Amino acid sequence: GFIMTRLKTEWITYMLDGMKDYNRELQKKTGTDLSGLIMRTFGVSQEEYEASKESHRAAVIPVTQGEGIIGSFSESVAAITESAGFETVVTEHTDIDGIYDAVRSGCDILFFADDSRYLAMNIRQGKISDNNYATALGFVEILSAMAEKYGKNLKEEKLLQIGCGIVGKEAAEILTSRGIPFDLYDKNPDAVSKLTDFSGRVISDRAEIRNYPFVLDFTNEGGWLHRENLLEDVLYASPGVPYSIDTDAAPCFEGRSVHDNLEIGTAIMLGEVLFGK
Ligand code: 2YJ
Repeated sequence: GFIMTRLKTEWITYMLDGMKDYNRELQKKTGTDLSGLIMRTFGVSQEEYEASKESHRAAVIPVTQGEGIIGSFSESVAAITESAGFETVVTEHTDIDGIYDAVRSGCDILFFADDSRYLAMNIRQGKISDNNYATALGFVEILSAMAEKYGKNLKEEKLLQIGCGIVGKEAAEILTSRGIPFDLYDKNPDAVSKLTDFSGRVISDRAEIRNYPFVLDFTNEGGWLHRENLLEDVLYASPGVPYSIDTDAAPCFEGRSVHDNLEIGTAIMLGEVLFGK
């Protein structure tokens, strides 16, 4: 079956005091930081966004179920939503007791994750956001932003999606609904059968990945993409943890790639429960 990645503490601790740098880097590469990404994804004006900051308070509730608390997970989520401008607390208690803390202290936006799902909820407006969908949406949007920064429109470019698992399937549906054509590479040739209305090509030869100037990668096996597998001037975005591009090649593509462990998905979850339908 499909193995879901469990985040590791060492993949996320940099966020605790690294969100300023993260947002600066994202801005440099794509022309937008996390707040800007939320605004463009949900079509929200700066004024509306500012007003929203004043009228919501977020809480992250640590959850002990299953494999238990991941060190720094809740604190990292809080660092991300804080960096998007929203006051956020990590509750003192865990689980149900933590939900009680959060709601009693006036928080209306709740974040929590167990071993199978990572959710945000807006308890005033009854809205929910799942990290799988939000991550797919965020990475489609960040690649669109990057394309725009280079004067391109994603709809008119050769785009390859790699991986059609849980997040990849969501991304494929988002691309299709936006009328963005794409081809698909998955090590499992049956993966494409999960998609409705897919009209692109399925490629199975890794050497063909090099034909694509735009790549969205939703695989979660580390280090399998080598320098020669990607175009030198590719624009690449991936939420995959661990990172597909091997450690020797990573610096070559650093300026033209967005990959993160939690940030974009979490920011879009916040946006979805605030501004989504
Ligand atoms: O509160 C905690 O510290 C833990 N219960 C967090 C667990 C985080 N969950 C995961 O990493 C799961 N693999 C689910 C993630 C789904 C993301 N698409």
